[in-house]
Amino acid sequence: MSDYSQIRFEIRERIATITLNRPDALNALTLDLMAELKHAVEQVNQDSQARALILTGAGRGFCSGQDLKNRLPEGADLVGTLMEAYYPAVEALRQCRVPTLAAVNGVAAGAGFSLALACDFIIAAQSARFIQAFSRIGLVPDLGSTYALPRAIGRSRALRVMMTGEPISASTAQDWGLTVQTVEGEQLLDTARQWLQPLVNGPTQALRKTRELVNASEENSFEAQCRLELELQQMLRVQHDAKEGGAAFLEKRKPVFKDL
Ligand code: T3D
Repeated sequence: MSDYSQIRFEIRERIATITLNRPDALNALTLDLMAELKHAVEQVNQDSQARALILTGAGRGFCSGQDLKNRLPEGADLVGTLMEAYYPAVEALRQCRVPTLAAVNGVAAGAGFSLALACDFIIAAQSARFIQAFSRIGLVPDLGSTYALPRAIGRSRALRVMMTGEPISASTAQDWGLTVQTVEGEQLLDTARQWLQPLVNGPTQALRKTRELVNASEENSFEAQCRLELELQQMLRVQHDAKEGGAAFLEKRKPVFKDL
């Protein structure tokens, strides 16, 4: 599957960009789009040049969530179908080999907000609006929003925006720590690329293990977490990047990291 119809995909100067590409529906999610998204993330994982991933949307929106004109019929096995068809794409983003960043232009609503939350970082255009749209149509948040959002902005704020459906503006998102930066719309992708540069040049494997540790900390005791940190440290310290990092420090030069 390399001829995508619902996303665009490119890898340029070590940064992969996946663009959700159904602008007429504000990039609403379909079974095909989610299959293409998962496939593209897998391509990133297999491409040794790729050192960061940007997820963005074509047109005036990032993603409006489930395509409400193409839902599963009543009586369908929603759990089975979406755990097989949607969840793997989200999990692929969460486990991506390289750091991930959602560049949010315009609206990120419903499961589209959940997709942004599956990325490591979010940069917002001034036009961005983050909407937990589910309660507006009598549903509960899904695709990981109830897991990721309280952790990102705290329980009270998360419950508030989930229950009221009120939009989070770009400036509030930054105040709440949901986004790392807010920019003019036309600068969104250039800023995202610049913002990622230190990570593109960074120790990819150690960055991935850092994410793994932060994720594990949600469940671990302090002792278990300290042990896991040291287990990963033991694994990393004998590899190229850690040796190069230590040597570069002593030789007063910039390190050149290579490990995948
Ligand atoms: O049962 C299940 O399927 C369970 C799954 C649930 C997962 C979910 O994600 S539930 C949440 C689904 N999403 C929503 O409820 C959001 C629906 N959209 C909106 O509320 C608004 O469109 C926005 C607030 C996102 C943006 O508003 P606005 O005024 O900027 O744009 P618009 O005019 O409403 O939309 C522009 C076009 O996109 C329009 O098409 P048209 O009339 O020009 O032909 C609209 O129908 C289309 N569009 C927007 N969102 C969706 C959509 N088409 C299909 N699905 C959408 N989600």
